[in-house]
Formats: sequence, structure tokens, C-alpha cells
Amino acid sequence: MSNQDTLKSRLGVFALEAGFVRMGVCRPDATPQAAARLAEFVEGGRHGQMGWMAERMGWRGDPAALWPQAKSVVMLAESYTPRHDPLAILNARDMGAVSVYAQGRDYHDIVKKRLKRVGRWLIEQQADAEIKVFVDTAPVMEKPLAAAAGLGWQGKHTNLVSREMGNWVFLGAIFTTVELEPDGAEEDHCGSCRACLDICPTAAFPAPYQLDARRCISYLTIEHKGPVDEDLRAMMGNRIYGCDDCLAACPWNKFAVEATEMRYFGSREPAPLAELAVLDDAAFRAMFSGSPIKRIGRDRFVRNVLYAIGNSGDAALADVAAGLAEDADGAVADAARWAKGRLQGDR
Ligand code: B12
Ligand code: SF4
Ligand code: SF4
Repeated sequence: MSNQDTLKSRLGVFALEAGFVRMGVCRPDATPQAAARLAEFVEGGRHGQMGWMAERMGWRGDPAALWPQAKSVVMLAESYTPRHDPLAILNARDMGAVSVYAQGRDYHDIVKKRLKRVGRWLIEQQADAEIKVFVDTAPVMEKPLAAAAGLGWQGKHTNLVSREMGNWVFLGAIFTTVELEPDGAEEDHCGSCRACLDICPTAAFPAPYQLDARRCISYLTIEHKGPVDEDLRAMMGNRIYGCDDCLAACPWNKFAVEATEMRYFGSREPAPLAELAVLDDAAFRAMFSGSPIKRIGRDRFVRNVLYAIGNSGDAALADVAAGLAEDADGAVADAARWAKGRLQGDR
């Protein structure tokens, strides 16, 4: 075993001690198909309003160009496997359904701190080592890199899934100038399964392994600004932030590893739509302090809550919607009028 192999295995042990569930390594040029696939995604307009995906595509599609000095990419996975049935809340139509990843503390903060800790350890072992850590927001395609590093494969729902971890994992990357032995890519084990494709409420997968974000409820509730197309609103049900249906459907979750980071599980109980709709800016920020939900702001959040009210079938909520019909935010006012009309029609 070479010194670098020993370093890699000790790094792996340290990463697990730090709270990650798996580590894998690949070369920065290990995702040769990613650039063309990203280009196809963007050219087809599938990124919707996420204009940042069309910027810096040279870096996003080619990690070797992002930081030419990097010799290895260390990919890490952190589990947030839920302890309850994440889809049960969809039947409580007067409550807001928040996706599992956003029920507690913001993973960006937690994963980034852990990545830095692991990176610092590496620098302590090899003084000339340089590192850069990434989680989610940089122009780095984390799923193809994680697949190339052997953490799992990109399932038909496009997320990383593995036989040992299921798909309830966050991903993070450490780019480093240290040369570490790469791991082999994992094979695809989706086989003939199509559970994730069939469960999607908005038919957001034009084909297996491909997503049209413009139809995905996660995109519509988190990223999309302004009014959502009327034909999609009814399909959103009571999902007010993100969506878990395709993840929850995956049979490989039978083998999911338990999450050890308790901060991902909020102490907050699901809240009634009637309470969420009337949050003003200050109350919204206070309620979602430290949560990823805070990022979308009061207006987009209340817009989502109003679509859920429109889908609730609960005529008693028509008055709550009516109270927001003249809201200063155009998308909120539009959603309020839509919800009120829908509930009165239902009545
Ligand atoms: C943009 C983005 C979104 C967008 C678009 C999602 C998407 N699938 O592209 C929206 C807002 C919809 C979204 C939603 C979610 N996201 Co998101 N998102 C990202 C982000 C920032 C970039 C992803 C990206 O590059 N997309 C562009 C497309 C082109 O890339 P791709 O999905 O890898 O697509 C590949 C396949 O389509 C593939 N392909 C095409 N044909 C074929 C054929 C075969 C055979 C194969 C194998 C592949 C393949 O080619 C593409 C390139 O390889 C990443 C973080 C990051 N920096 O990587 C997080 C990330 C992907 N998101 C994450 C999460 C948790 C979610 C949600 C589950 C959150 C929620 N509960 O609401 C949902 C899941 C929705 C879904 N089914 O994908 C995690 C996923 C972790 C994991 N286990 O994979 C990430 C990695 C964040 C993180 N650091 O943990 N997200
Ligand atoms: S997150 Fe929801 S809407 Fe988006 S692809 Fe998965 S099941 Fe469909
Ligand atoms: S639900 Fe089935 S098709 Fe979808 S990712 Fe999981 S194994 Fe693959």
C-alpha cells in the first residue's frame, strides 16, 4: 500500500468520524458526459428561471477547468433519512407539507462545516495540500461527480442513490491538489423499476434520467418567481416547500442508513395553512431562522401556501385567501384570488 493509499484510507476514517456516511474519490476529469448533458438541459430550457445554471457552464460541465491545479475530488455523502413516512402529510390537506430536507437546520451550513473539518485534517497531514470545498451553490455538478467517485449512481429520478445508503443523502465535494487513488464508478441498479417516474405528480420526467425542472414542484415552490402556471397549481397539492415523492418511492431506501445529525429533524410540527398564510415578513423570518426555507422570502412562501389552500377543498379557508387578494405582492394577490375562486367553486 502506497503512502497516498494510507492517507486516503485514514481520510475516509476521519470523514466517517466527522459524520459523513461515505467517501469516494475521482479525478476532476471523471465526468466526460456531464458537459454535453448539461448543455442539452439548458438548451432545452429545462432550467426555467434558474439563469445561474446557464452561466459559467464551462466550469459546471468540466470540473477540471474549475480549478486546474486540483488532482482529486473527494465526494462525501451525509444522510438525512427521515424517521417517519414523508408522504403521510400529503393527506392532511389543511396543513403545509415541507420536504424532509428542509424540516430542520439548513444543510448547507452543516455540510460545509463538516467538509472544512475534513479538509483541514488533510492539510494537517500534508502541509502543501490545498483544498476548496463545495456544497450545492458553486458551479459544480455534484451528482455526476459522486457517481464517478463510486458513491452510487444517478437514478432515473436523477438523484444519487446507492444500495447501502438509499437516496436520502446530501452531497459535498472537496477539491484538492493532493493526488488520491480514484474509486471506480458504481453500476446502475435501477433495472426495470420506474417507481420514481410513475409517482411524480406533475410528470416532470420527459424520459428516465432526465428532469424538466419547469414542471418539478421542488423548482416551482423554491426557485420559480412570480405566478406558477395555472395547470400546474392543482398538481402541487399541499406541498409548500420542495417535494419528496420521487425520493420516497425508491425501493433502495429499504437499506437507507440512519441519519445521525439530529439538527436535520426540526422540532417544529407541521403547521396549519391558515396560520402560515398570514405570516408577515418579520414573523416569516422569525419562524424560519436557520432553515433553508428562509431563503425564498415571505412572498414566495405565502404564494405557495395559497396554492395549497386552493387545493385544500376546505371552504372555511376561502376567507383566509380573500384576506390576501389585495396583497402588495402581485403573485400573492393572484394566488389568493385563484385559491378563493377554487374553493368557492368547490363549495
Ligand atoms: C439545480 C438543482 C435542482 C433543480 C434541478 C434538479 C435537477 N435534477 O437537475 C431543482 C430545483 C428542481 C432541484 C430539486 C431537488 N434537489 Co437539487 N440541486 C440542484 C443543483 C444545484 C444542481 C443540479 C444540476 O446540475 N442539474 C442539472 C442537470 C443537467 O444535471 P443532473 O441532474 O446531474 O442531470 C444529469 C442527468 O439528467 C444526466 N443524464 C441524462 N441522460 C442520462 C442517461 C443516463 C443513463 C444517466 C446515468 C444520466 C443521464 O445528465 C445530466 C448530467 O449528468 C444540485 C447541487 C449541485 N451543485 O450539484 C442540487 C442537488 C442535486 N439537489 C438535491 C436535492 C436533495 C434536491 C431535492 C430532493 C430537494 C427536494 N426534496 O425538494 C429535489 C429533487 C428533484 C429531482 N428529482 O431532481 C441534492 C441531491 C442529493 C442526491 N442524493 O443526489 C443536490 C446534489 C444538493 C446537495 N448538495 O446535496 N435541485
Ligand atoms: S421532486 Fe416531486 S415534482 Fe419534482 S420530480 Fe420528484 S416527484 Fe416530481
Ligand atoms: S425508484 Fe426505481 S427507477 Fe427510481 S431511482 Fe429508485 S431504483 Fe431507480
